[in-house]
Amino acid sequence: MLPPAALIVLFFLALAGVASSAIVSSDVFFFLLAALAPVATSSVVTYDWNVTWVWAAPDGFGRPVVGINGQWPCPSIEATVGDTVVVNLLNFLGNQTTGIHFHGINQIKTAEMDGPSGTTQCSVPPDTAVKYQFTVDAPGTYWYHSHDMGQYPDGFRGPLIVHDPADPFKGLYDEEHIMSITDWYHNDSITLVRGMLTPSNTVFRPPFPDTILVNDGQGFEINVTKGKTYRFRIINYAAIAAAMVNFGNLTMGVITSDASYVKNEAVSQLRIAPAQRHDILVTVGDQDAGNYPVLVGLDMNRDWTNSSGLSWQHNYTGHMVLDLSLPLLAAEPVDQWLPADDAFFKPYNDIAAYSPYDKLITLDFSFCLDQNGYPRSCFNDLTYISQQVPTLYSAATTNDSNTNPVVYGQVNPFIVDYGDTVQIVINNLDAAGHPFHLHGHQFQVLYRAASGFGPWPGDEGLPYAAHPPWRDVVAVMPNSYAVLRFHATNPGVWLFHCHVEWHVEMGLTATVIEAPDRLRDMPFPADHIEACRRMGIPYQGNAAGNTENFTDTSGFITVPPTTYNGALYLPAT
Ligand SMILES: *[C@@H]1O[C@H](CO)[C@@H](O)[C@H](O)[C@H]1NC(C)=O
Ligand SMILES: *[C@@H]1O[C@H](CO)[C@@H](O)[C@H](O)[C@H]1NC(C)=O
Ligand SMILES: *[C@@H]1O[C@H](CO)[C@@H](O)[C@H](O)[C@H]1NC(C)=O
Ligand SMILES: *[C@@H]1O[C@H](CO)[C@@H](O)[C@H](O)[C@H]1NC(C)=O
Ligand SMILES: *[C@@H]1O[C@H](CO)[C@@H](O)[C@H](O)[C@H]1NC(C)=O
Ligand SMILES: *[C@@H]1O[C@H](CO)[C@@H](O)[C@H](O)[C@H]1NC(C)=O
Ligand SMILES: *[C@@H]1O[C@H](CO)[C@@H](O)[C@H](O)[C@H]1NC(C)=O
Ligand SMILES: *[C@@H]1O[C@H](CO)[C@@H](O)[C@H](O)[C@H]1NC(C)=O
Ligand SMILES: *[C@@H]1O[C@H](CO)[C@@H](O)[C@H](O)[C@H]1NC(C)=O
Ligand SMILES: [Cu+2]
Repeated sequence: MLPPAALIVLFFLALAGVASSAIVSSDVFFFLLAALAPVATSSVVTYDWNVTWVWAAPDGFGRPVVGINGQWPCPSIEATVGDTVVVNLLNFLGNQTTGIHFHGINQIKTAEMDGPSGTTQCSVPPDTAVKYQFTVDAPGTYWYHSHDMGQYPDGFRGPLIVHDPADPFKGLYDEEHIMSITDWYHNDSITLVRGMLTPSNTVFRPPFPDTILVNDGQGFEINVTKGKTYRFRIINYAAIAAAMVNFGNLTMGVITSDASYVKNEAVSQLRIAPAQRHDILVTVGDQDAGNYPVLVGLDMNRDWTNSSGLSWQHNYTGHMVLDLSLPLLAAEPVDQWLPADDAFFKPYNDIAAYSPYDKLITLDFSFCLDQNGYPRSCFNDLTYISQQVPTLYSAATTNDSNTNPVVYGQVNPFIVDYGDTVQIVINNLDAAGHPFHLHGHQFQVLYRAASGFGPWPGDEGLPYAAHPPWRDVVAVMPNSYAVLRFHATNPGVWLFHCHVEWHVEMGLTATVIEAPDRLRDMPFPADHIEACRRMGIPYQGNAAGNTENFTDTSGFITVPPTTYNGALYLPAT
């Protein structure tokens, strides 16, 4: 923790940084104007969602999927900055538990609404209701998804759009559309993960998708008019595959990365890792004739920057349709995928890199074997093992022991103090790229080294961005690293994990316990606690529910279970 005087100096420096760049940048001037504009009256946007099994065949192959109110694809959440979003969730799945995470929403002052089971709540059993309520404080393209035991690839996810009355790009586009991209599987998640988590899987092979879906099978055929500009909100929902997007010869102007504005970066190819979003502007030229093919491909390559042996198994061609009487042509093959480097996009807000940092968290990621020879993934040689008591509930109920990582068990806990500037270094020791996500924050990406660079050599001499881009998922290159920073001013318990869902189920998760002194005795909604009661899960005390001696680790789960039941509902005996 910094002394108060240092914090005041930091605050002053931050102000000075913004003020001086305002002199040189009209963008920041508009940014400040927007901040001064009167705040529109906010409203409450309410969704009543019964979570139900739905039979769906988005690619022609029928299978049960997790839907909402008997419908699939799942609906969008749409709100405006400042609104309160309420989701009344009722689990009607019968045979599975559930829960929702609102990806990219920082949940300021509502850490208990973040949604991951075992972290900020208990899994919600069948015939049980929980209410999520939070403010959408920042504009952007987000999504929601089940964060309950590998359930989201079974279809439980959808867009979450927060509209911005002060959108700095307003006026530059005529219409907006959502383009969701995902990998898709004919088997259900539990079957797939069981197939992966077996000692015979010595190469740590994850499930491979059967196909690609765009807009969950509804496709992307957008009627367009010459001379108009379209905003596409592109979301990658995939469990493993990155998406490559190419609008033929048309330039994409990237205006957001995840939930942060960037300076309208002109690109011709984009790579969007699982859970990432980009909003782009595409203008249909006046002189053009014919319909524009739009190529979307799943990138399953271990290293897309290594041009030898790349393969593209799953493509989809959509169209921007000018004239229905003209043919809808196939996309021209792309000879070389050379997507823009989104780690060097310029942030619209011009905020300088947070510096110096107070706390360094270094995470070496590698695949590993557990005590029983099962394939797992590890941070610093430890795989994440879910405990009995959700980690936030332990933080709230272990008094001043909650600053001691011992009380949380093997959830890879990292304690950070309120106000710390935290630097996370991810060393990816694997020969494939992985997308890492932090809950509770948009973070700065100071640097992402090229494929094959090796682990982080220390801060000295690295070309860190002076004004780094912000996002909530960073794709780290194979055998390489990335350096991230954020301010620990959002008390809560926030997961940091690979957003390949199969790797989450292998244990590729760490837990940031932010400002635990401010989490002591925090209250929880009665319906969230009732979900724990019905699950037979303790909701107080250390990881094993010990409320007498918080550092007594008896009952902690120290070996990952050898049977995998995913979100299957197994009533407590
Ligand atoms: C759960 O119930 C649904 C609907 O009856 C069924 O389609 C599905 O196969 C069941 N199994 C699992 C593992 O969830
Ligand atoms: C959800 O289920 C409850 C209980 O059956 C029902 O009363 C309610 O109308 C349903 N809500 C929706 C939106 O379908
Ligand atoms: C998926 O289902 C098919 C057909 O039932 C089966 O042959 C295949 O082995 C399954 N894959 C996995 C990973 O379980
Ligand atoms: C595109 O325009 C055609 C012809 O007017 C219309 O039939 C079709 O429904 C439109 N498609 C969409 C997605 O709006
Ligand atoms: C794209 O540009 C190339 C080279 O200028 C041209 O040959 C091709 O026809 C263009 N394709 C489309 C769909 O406009
Ligand atoms: C590129 O890929 C090829 C084929 O998989 C592999 O043999 C080679 O080692 C890779 N190169 C690098 C620099 O990783
Ligand atoms: C998918 O598109 C890429 C880029 O145009 C191409 O190289 C690849 O062959 C395509 N794959 C299939 C299965 O058509
Ligand atoms: C919490 O810790 C403080 C300081 O160690 C102690 O005085 C207090 O009794 C503890 N409260 C509970 C409920 O254990
Ligand atoms: C709490 O448990 C730890 C670990 O078993 C033990 O070392 C310690 O003495 C216990 N403290 C008390 C007050 O019993
Ligand atoms: Cu997430």
